[in-house]
This record gives sequence, structure tokens and C-alpha cells, in this order.
Amino acid sequence: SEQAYLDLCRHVLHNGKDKEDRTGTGTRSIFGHQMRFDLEEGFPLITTKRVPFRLIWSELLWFIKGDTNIRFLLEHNNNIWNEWAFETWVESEEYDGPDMKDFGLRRLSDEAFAEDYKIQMDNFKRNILEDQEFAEKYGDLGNVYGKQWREWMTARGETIDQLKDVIEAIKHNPDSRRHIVTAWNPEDVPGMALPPCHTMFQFYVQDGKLSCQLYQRSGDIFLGVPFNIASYALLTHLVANECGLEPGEFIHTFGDAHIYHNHFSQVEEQLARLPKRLPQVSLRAPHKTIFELSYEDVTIEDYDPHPGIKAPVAV
Ligand code: THF
Repeated sequence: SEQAYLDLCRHVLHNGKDKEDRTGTGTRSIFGHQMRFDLEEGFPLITTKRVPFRLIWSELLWFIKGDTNIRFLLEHNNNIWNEWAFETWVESEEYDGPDMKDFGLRRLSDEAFAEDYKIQMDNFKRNILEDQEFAEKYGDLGNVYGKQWREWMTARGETIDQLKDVIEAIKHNPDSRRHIVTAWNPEDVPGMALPPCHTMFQFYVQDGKLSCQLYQRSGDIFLGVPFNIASYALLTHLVANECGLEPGEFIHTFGDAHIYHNHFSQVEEQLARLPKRLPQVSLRAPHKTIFELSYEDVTIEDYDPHPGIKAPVAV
């Protein structure tokens, strides 16, 4: 069930400590926490608010393909990474529109600015989709997840396909304690639009079941964490399917787990709801390898959540 998630929300709200953060929004946080989800009980897509599964799947597919350009996401009508590419664009020499400094905060408090922002963001999205050259220059987020998972650059100028290697290792040496993929590349961190929040994950095989544990250095409990849980649960399903295993547990370990101050009332609203039965994930092409999957191959079934709850994302 999603109880571990609701417990985390309640715990941070009541026992967390307030502190300032990079985005200027302010958070209430704890340091160090772990949640466990038994994937045999159902797929852990939160039911106490609607979580858009299609955005989670298209983002995961983007990672799996090794893509780091938001163009793929926009082609799938997925807007969750726009702000981080937009920031690079509006700070570039070529941008000559109205000043967009601190747009993440200003769009929340200044209505006239919010309108300007929307015009600039819509232009930006159109250019990414329609202009290949512009997309290559401003749609790329740097060496983020997809790059590190599939094409980690070594000092010798070679590349390491961590995802492919870990799948081969699970198949041929399931008992290994080295089934690790890391996105945290210290050499690349300064050049990333946003250093990875989910920094590394490890697989574990026992009794024909594949489990996965994620270490997340920083978790936005209301907006990001429901995405992160579902994303890694789905990855575990996909890798298990490919390795001829059943999905076991997803274990979610945190560094700084926080609720933004402007998400408090939304969290209260969500905590007042009763969880429903978890949905099921369905793989339409179970014979395909993970690298051959396309967007249509994965769907969610029997998902009957409470209504969505809106909240602003901190940039
Ligand atoms: N930055 C912050 N502040 N929080 C995050 O969760 C986060 N991410 C990614 C990168 N930086 C982050 C981006 N992931 C939403 C969900 C996930 C995101 C970003 C935004 C979001 O706004 N979700 C809405 C629906 C949005 C929509 O329908 O377009 C929601 O209600 O769930 C964590 O990896």
C-alpha cells in the first residue's frame, strides 16, 4: 500500500525542521529516511491524489534511451523538465525578451509577470519542437540521468553503458553485490542544469525476485516523490521482466526529504483522504528488451485515484 508514503508526509509535516533552500521557497525537512514497497501487492502509484502515469513513463523511457534533451519529453506532451532548460535559454546571450530572472518565484506572486513568462515559455517550447538547431543548443540539460546511465564518459575517452551492464550482470551473476547504477558523476555535476536527485540505485536478486533500492539525496515529497516511487517501481518491473524474474521490493532511501512551505495545505488535504487499492502495470510487449520498448508498450490498469491536487514546482 502507499502507507509508507503517507507516513513520511505526516512525519515531516509534524517533526521536520524548517530551513531555507536553493530555490528561495523554504522547506520543512528531515535527513535520512527509508520506505519499502512490496511490488507483489500492486503497483505503487499513489491513489490519495491522481499522479499522471504517462508523465512518469515518458520520463523513464527518456532516461532509458539515454536522451538528455527535453525535445523528446515535449513530443510526448511532458512538461516536467521545461523550467531547467528554459533557465539556460533566458540567461543566454541570444535571449532578448523581458528579463526572466528568478522566474520560478516571480511567476507565483506577480500576475503581469506570470503572463510574460507564459508567452516566453510557450515560444521556447515551440522553438524546441520546430527548430532542430535551437533544440540541440537549448533543449539539452547537460550530462543528466540518461547520459550517465547509458554513456558515462571515462578519463580514457571510452563510454560505459551502466544500465546495459547491470542487466547483463543480473542475468549472469544474480548473487552479485555490485548491481549498481550511479548518476552522480562529480566531474559533470557543475555542468548539469540540475545535479541528480536520485543519485544511485542497486538491484538484488533473491528467490527469483528482483528488488531495487534507490538512494535519493534530495526529495520534494509532495510533487517529485510520487513520481520517483512509480518511476523506480516501473524500472524494477521492466528489468525483472527482461531477466526472467518477478518484481520483489522497491526500497526508497532518502538524504534530505522535504515539503516546500507552499505545499503544506495540499499535503494536509491529501492526508485527509483514504488510500484506495493499488493499480497494476501492464507490459504489452513482454518479449522486447528494455532498449526496444516504445511509449505504447506500457500501460497502467485499474487506477482509480482521488482527484489531483495542484501545487507550484520550485525551480
Ligand atoms: N525540482 C523540484 N523542486 N521538485 C521536483 O520534484 C523535481 N524533480 C524533477 C526535477 N527537479 C525537481 C522534475 N520532476 C512535477 C513532477 C515532477 C517533476 C517536476 C514537476 C509536477 O509538477 N507534477 C504535477 C503535474 C504536472 C503536469 O501535469 O504537467 C503533479 O501534480 O504531480 C524530481 O525528480
